[in-house]
Amino acid sequence: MTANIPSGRVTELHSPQASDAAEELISRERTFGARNYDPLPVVLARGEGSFLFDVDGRRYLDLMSAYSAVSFGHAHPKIVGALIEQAQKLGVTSRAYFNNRLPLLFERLAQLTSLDRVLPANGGAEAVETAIKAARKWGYKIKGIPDGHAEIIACRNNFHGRTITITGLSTEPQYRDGFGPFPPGLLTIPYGDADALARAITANTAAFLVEPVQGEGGMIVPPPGYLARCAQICREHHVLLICDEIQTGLGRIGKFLGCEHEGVMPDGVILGKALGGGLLPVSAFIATDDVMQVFHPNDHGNTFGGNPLAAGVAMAALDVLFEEKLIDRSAELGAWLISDLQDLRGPIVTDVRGRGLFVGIEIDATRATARHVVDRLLARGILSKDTHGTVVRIAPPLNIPRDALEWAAGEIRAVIRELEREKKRAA
Ligand code: IF1
Repeated sequence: MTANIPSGRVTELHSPQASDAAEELISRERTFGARNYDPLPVVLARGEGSFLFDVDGRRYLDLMSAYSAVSFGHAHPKIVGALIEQAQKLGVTSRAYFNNRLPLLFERLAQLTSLDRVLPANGGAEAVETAIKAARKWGYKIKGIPDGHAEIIACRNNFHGRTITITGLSTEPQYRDGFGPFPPGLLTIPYGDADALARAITANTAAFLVEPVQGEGGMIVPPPGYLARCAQICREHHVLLICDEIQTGLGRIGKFLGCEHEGVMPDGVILGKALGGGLLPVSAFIATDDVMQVFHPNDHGNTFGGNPLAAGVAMAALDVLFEEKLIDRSAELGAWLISDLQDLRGPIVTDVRGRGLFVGIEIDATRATARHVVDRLLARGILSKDTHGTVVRIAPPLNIPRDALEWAAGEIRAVIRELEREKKRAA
């Protein structure tokens, strides 16, 4: 954090009216961009640590961190430094050759996850696709599932990305509508119910794909013991356990991997988002030798995965995670925030939950929407995001200054009290 940024306080409410310059950019985006997003009316131009600045120089505290891709803050000097240094030396070479950065990242990720081998990719969905391909092939070549019959089990309300296959695993009607037909061999069971997994497994089941905490599903923390039971059931039935740690990994929920909360060792882990240090799309499927042995040269690949620039940036991101002790920080600040916000429960807020700095505030849909809360926080200089209409997601950079987080908690409280007073007056 540089000294010229005053710590965590905006002096006046941001006018909800965007300036002419901002309006002009918004209108251009709306004219020329596909309309697959509906952003909040703020046009960002600069980021530093946990703060973002719009085109008019107004400052915002980032409680969203690009869906956890910016877990180490914006423009982290060490990660930006690694990017610049590596970009000047060697950027992209393809996997047709070795490079002097990727082997170091492979070794580091294998050690950190206690797994054997790494397959690099770019965006998260690409690594999830890789995991599904690996699981199917393992099913045929190792487990002996009859060709073409492998089944992948995922959970209701999952979010694993947007490709056709992954969309085929989704239970969200909007994500599926108009995009079928989907591949066969995909099924879903209720989240948090290990018995449902035991019932769903057949001789053709290759893998169970699960998020340690569901993010898009509404910040759902499963019951204690859930993942450990799932791991046991998978082992008993010779089914792979694959954890999608794209959002929960790298300290987001207070451990290096979310599954460590239950002492679980999955057969495969998927990392993404923060692995790119908030600068690049970097993802990886990491698995045991038993799984990875199914891949032979030319079975699978991509142009950009594991390029020296991505590998250099990912190494710097991992260095920052450990040097700044951000895993413990996430656990501590998250526990503080979740307990501090418990007193919000009342006529508007029905639940405050989460793990580490991955927190959801559930709004009673009959009284307000999560978007109301998000809009009012924006006017107070705080960026948050609604999910599923009823949950406000709070997932700041893990190195957010403590006083900034305390200030934000106060602003969240003020917004909820404001809504409570308005409801009371209207009644
Ligand atoms: C969107 C939410 C977050 C993910 C997990 C894989 C991926 C994601 C657990 C795919 C991506 C995103 C993508 C973004 C919204 C978003 C999201 F709003 F849906 F709820 F982060 F929680 N596994 N999550 O969370 O990774 O291919 O995007 O790199 O699609 O609008 P990706």
